[in-house]
Amino acid sequence: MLKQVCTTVAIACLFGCGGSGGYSTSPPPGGVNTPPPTGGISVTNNAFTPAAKTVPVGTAVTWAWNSCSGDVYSGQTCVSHNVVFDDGVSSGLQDQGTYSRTFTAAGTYPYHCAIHGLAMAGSVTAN
Ligand SMILES: [Cu+2]
Repeated sequence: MLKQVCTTVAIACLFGCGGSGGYSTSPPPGGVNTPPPTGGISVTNNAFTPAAKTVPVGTAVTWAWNSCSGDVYSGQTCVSHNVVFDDGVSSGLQDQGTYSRTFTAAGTYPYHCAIHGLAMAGSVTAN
């Protein structure tokens, strides 16, 4: 039994302690920020960037969460935010990933984060 545990630890270290040459090609563990796509909006602590955006009608706008801080290897802290529009449409409450909404009608769509209130707000104008 004890021998089995030691073998398991040794194997885990083979894969988890980096490869030869002093670098590791393993992907980092979870808890990573998502770069916004071109034309997208970054969700940070506690702001939307850019806060105001104008797009042609029919455009899908993507919000990308960048609310994690700390070392991805020793553990990150990710803060949850959401995108809640005044018309009732909203994303889930999430601390990673993306959310998209397609604006099919012209108008201005104000939104905010329900957790952080109007201090964390933005708007999308479709025309
Ligand atoms: Cu928030």
